[in-house]
Amino acid sequence: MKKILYFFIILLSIATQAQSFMINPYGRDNAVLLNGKWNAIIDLYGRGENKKFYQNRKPESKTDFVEYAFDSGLRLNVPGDFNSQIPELKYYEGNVWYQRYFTVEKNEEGRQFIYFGAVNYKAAVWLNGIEVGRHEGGFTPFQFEVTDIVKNGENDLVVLVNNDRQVDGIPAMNFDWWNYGGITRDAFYIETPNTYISDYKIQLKKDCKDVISGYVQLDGTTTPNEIEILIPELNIYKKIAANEKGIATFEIKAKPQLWLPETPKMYDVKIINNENVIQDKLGFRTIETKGSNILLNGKPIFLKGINFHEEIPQYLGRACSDADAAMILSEVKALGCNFARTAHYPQNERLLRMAEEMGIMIWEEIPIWQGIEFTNPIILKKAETMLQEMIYRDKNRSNIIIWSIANETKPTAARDSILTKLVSFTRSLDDTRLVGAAFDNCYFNEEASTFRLQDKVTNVIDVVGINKYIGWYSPFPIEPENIKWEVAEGKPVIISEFGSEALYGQHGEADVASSWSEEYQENNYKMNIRMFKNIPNLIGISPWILFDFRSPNRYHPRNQNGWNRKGLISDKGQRKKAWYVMKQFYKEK
Ligand code: GCB
Repeated sequence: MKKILYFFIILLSIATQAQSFMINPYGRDNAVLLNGKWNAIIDLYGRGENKKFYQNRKPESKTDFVEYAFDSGLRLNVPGDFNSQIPELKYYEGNVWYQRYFTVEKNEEGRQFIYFGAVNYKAAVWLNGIEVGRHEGGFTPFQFEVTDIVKNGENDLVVLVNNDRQVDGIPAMNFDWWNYGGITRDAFYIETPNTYISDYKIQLKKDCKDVISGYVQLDGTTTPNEIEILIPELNIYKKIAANEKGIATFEIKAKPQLWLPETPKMYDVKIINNENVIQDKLGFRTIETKGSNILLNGKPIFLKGINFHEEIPQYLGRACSDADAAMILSEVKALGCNFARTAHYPQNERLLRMAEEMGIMIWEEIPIWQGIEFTNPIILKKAETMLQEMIYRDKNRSNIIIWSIANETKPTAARDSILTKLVSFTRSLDDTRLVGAAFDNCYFNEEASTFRLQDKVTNVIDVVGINKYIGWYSPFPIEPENIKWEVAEGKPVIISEFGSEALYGQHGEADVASSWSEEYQENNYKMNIRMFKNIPNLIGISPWILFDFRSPNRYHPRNQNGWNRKGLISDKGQRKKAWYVMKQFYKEK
């Protein structure tokens, strides 16, 4: 018994090693991208740690025998998932070793870091043969300080990536998207002064349109320091003192033009501590609920949304670049949306920043997706770490209005308790946004012709998302306009998913689901829209989904063939008939 307890304590301490990282690597002077071709070794049987691949050893004598080599082998792009890069890796789940050299002129006075935007799902990192750290979680950044390890001149960086699905993972063993593994986002080598700005929050004070408030956090000092915040367009040149813990808090009277989807005003901001200068672009807005409304800058708003995965269907891989973000987001705009749900995980920072500049509000979610092992004590810790990393990274993005803690989880005592704790935890990290979750346990009461949802977690969140595939996973019980909804009364409700599958170019009966036809999907959209009019507290819709996306969960050989076909746009970029229905609906809204 003691042994088991000890084992759990060890496990907990490993998984909870919250990895702090500096925010906004994009706005820093000495941040060098480590993107490009990396050497790689596929380690199907997981032998590499044992064989010490991280030493990247070369034979030292005629009789020395080394049975692996990074040089002159496989080359993989970073950022990028490995599954899409060579056909042999399409279905691969397991270990892949990455290696590259990089040369630096080391500033002996400063500090040095290796930073990853995301590695799916687990990463272990070695620099010059020395392990610098590990990280779990496929969609958030992490960094390791390497000041004592990095050398002037050539350095040897090795990363072990593992994308095995985990019973106690988030997400767990089953999910409806491709399990892309790899160093899927930008990697950086970052040099900072000894004391540097690690974090800042510069946003409107809660429920207040004329006070900008927040903090700046320094890392590395115990003596008071001066910090400057410059927002020239608002005539703000503020000097504040950081205390011995390196924290400077502030409140500044200001009247910024507020960020709105139609006019997404952004301000150039500089944060300075001695020679450490960080640039950012920030928007300012308030978001709150009032009864069953969501108020943006004090006014009720309807969220015209869409879901999308971080995937480019045309090249069957994870989206990671600005060009990828532009492709996805331009289609979000073309549909007439002011809102998107970045299902089902934090997507890359490039995309979120671009969405902010384009006026697209965001529901951002951690990958708690069905089938999570809520009875395992480690899950709460892992979920908290993911929430913390997501909120820490994105708290300055004015377009993010909802932090979502879960998607389609079954009510049980363990799940209720964990989700309730996650709600409080989210609010403790950021009280200026709304907390939401998506539910699929909404059922039809025939006597009352009414959809109802009984779920304790709806009582503790601000916005309730309903995923309901009427006309696909279950038929319409009665005519759409006769269906009533009594769900989370008095609170804002978003239809966070609905839809049906259609193969682009396939035509058939509009009332036969098994036709997989564009006509069926089109009609299904029309029927759902007729029903939505009866949801009194409906303040937003995000159909499932913008593009057809790859999923091993989709087995029909002809109509799916490894694709979820609920896209309004096909994998080749063609708009299906339902796209036009949604476009028209948003135009009239
Ligand atoms: C859902 C899930 C989403 C799936 C979708 C579907 O409820 O949230 O991840 O892809 O349904 O197509 O079944």
